Order: sequence, then structure tokens, then C-alpha cells
Amino acid sequence: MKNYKVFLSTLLILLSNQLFGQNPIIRDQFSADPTARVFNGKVYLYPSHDILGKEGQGRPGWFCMEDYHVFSSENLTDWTDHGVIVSQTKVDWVNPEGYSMWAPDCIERNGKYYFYFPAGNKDAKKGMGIGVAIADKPEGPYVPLSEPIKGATGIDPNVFIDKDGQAYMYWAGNGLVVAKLKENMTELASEPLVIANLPTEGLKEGPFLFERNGKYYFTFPHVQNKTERLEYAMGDSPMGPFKMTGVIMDESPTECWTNHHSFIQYKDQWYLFYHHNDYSPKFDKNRSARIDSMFFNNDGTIQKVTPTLRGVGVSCSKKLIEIDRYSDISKIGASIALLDTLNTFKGWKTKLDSKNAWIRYNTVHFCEKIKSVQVKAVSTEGGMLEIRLDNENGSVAAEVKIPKGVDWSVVTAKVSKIKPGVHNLVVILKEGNPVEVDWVQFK
Ligand code: FUB
Repeated sequence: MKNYKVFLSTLLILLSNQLFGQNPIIRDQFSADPTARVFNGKVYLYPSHDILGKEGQGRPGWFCMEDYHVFSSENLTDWTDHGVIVSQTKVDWVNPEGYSMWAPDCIERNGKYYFYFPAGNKDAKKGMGIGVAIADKPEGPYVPLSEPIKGATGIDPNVFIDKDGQAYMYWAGNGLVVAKLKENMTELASEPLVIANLPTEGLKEGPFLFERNGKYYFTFPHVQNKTERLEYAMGDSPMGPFKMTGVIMDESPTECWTNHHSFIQYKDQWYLFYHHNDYSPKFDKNRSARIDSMFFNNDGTIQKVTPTLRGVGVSCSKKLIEIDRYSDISKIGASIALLDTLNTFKGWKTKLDSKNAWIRYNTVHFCEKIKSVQVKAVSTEGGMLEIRLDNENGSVAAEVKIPKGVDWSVVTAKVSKIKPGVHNLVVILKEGNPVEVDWVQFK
């Protein structure tokens, strides 16, 4: 008994260091081009902010962005929105009606936070410039400089400070380019240099450079075929030369045209932040940030990341578990759909349409003394769900009878003994007619 208690408390300590998450991560607004940074032990997310442009706002059917928000999180699940940090109407050099505040970045130097952002110049002939806004804290308030960085025309700035203190800015201009930054972080210290040895055909943008074990990874979205996939090249110095090495993430199977990404190492795990048009399946210029774990091979190359809905970390059985963010699903009779196509931010539901159809949601932490389960569901003819642990043939934790009706209801059922610890959760349509499930929660 004593050993068991020691084991359980050790497990809980381990779990408290684990991270919880589901994709997409920002649930109440679009959040494209996610640049994540770790500042003071917290993760800060600096995405661009897609909106659905109204008449007169930018170019119809195109990207429409008027400002930037910053978000922070300590567990990669619960994100605090710190509000707008820079807006097109409050930067002297930016066209206040441009709606083109594209992918940004942020970096810390000597206690100051430098936020880099591209935007359309007031003087249209000058094209897209790259501006800087400076703050004393990662969440702002940020004060924008009145002029863009001289000599940097283009989009998607990314800034890296090497171990020797030299800062570099990468961006998409005339090709993917790099220049040194002065110590003040607001002026170029060298002429922009086009990064060599990259694919010559197909659009390249959104560069992101990071260093690991003395190797420099130059990563970028590239249209090799139809839409953007994430690729990388490796080198021994921040300015290259780089050697094309591989693909980090394949093209989106549902053809979101862009992908844009960043990487962090947080609590001993590497994460890839990227985007997808989850909340806007019919218009791929309204995108949302996602996270998945990433891993390296022994030779330092990056293992390909498969995008998931499940995202990262362990979920708590006592919180609402949105099984539609699944890890796997049966080939027949199971699917997901938006709860409300007019307000996609309400999220998704699982539809189980045929007997033995199932959906699996991996890595849920069950604590002691779970007595019951609640399922929010609807079934016009009534149906019986079975909840199994670990896999489709695992032990039955509960049977939940969903009554006949047209309205969603929360049904409670008894749970058989569940061994505390981490299990996968499988929801199966055991008998009866189709059932739709919103969420599952254990008590
Ligand atoms: O968000 C607008 C543009 O789409 C970004 O600047 C590119 O990287 C692409 O994601």
C-alpha cells in the first residue's frame, strides 16, 4: 500500500510537469503564422491575426490582418490573451487601411523585447516594410518605431541571436535572405544576402532559424507541388552555407495553401508550432495555430511531424475531454463535424453512425476513485455507447445509454474500477442508432 502511494505521488509529480493541449490551441479567434518563444519560463505566442475582411477591408478573398495579439501559457493548453499589442492604425509608417500585418516574430535582448512585423507602407510604392516595436515585458506594452528597418523590404521577419551575441534577421524578400542586425536590434549591420542552395522552383517564405547542438537549422515553407510544406536545410553557421536536408511536415491533405511555423524547446521537449484552417474549412486565409511534438534522429536530422488534432500532452479525466480531437478513428461509421457551421469557434462533435464504430483519444490521466462518467450527447432514436480503456478491445469502463431525443443532454453512467494512471479512451457505438458526442468527463 505504501509503495503504491509513493508510486502514485511520483506519477502525479511527473504529470504536473507534463503538458496538455489540443489542436487548434487558440479557440476564440484566428491565430495564423504562430511564432512561439520561451521567455522567463513561460511560452509566448506571437501569431498574426486573420480576420474575415468586410467590404472595404483590404483585398476580398485574400489575407486580412489589422493587428497583433500576444498569448502566453505555462502548460500549452490554457492560453491567456494579453490583447492587441500593435495595430495598423497606430504605427506611423504603416498604411492604416492596408490590412496586411503578416507573420511577426519577437526576441529578447538585455531585458527588452523586440517585436518585428511586416506591413504595407503608407507609400504604396515602397511595398512591404518590416517594423520593430519595443517593450519591457513580453506581453507589452509595445512602442512601435516610426520608421521601418532601412534596407529590409519583404515579409515574415525572423530574428536569431547567436551564442556570441550577434543577431541576425531572416526574411522573405527577393528570395529568402539574411542580414546581421546591429546591437540596437533595429538596424541592419550588413547587406541582405540571399540564402544559397535552397530549391529554386516554387514559392519559399516564412523562414525560421534555430540552433541545436551547434547545428543551425534553416527552416521554411516551400511549394514543391501544390501547397506549402515545411522543409529545412542544415549548416554550421547562422549565415550558412546550408545544405537542403528534408521535409518537416508534408503538404496539408485538405489543401490549406499556407503553412507557417516556429520551434521551441520547453521543459525538455521540442515542439513545432504551425497553422491550419481548422475553424475555416472553406476559406484557407483564416488560419489557426496548432502544436505537435517533434523529435530528432541521432544524427541531428528532424523526424517528420504528422499533424494531429490531439496535439500535445496528457489530458485530465476530470476535465471535459473533447474526443473529436482524436488520436484515431474507425474507418467506417465514425466522423467529426462542426457543432455550428455559422459559429465554428463552438468546436466539433463526434458522429458514430454504425455499430462498433469507434473514436480513440489517447493519453488521459485518471486519478483515484473515479465513480462515474458524464457524456454530452444526442441521439434521435437512442443508442448505447461503450467506453473502453487503452484500445478498441480493452476493458469496458462504462456503458452509457443515450436516450432518444433531439436535444443535447448530459448523461451520467457508473464506471467500473479504473486503475489510476494514464489510459487511452475509446468511445464505441455498441448498439442502437447513431449517436453524436460533444464531450466526455469523469467524476
Ligand atoms: O499570413 C500571411 C502570409 O501567409 C505569411 O506572411 C506567410 O508566411 C503565409 O503564412
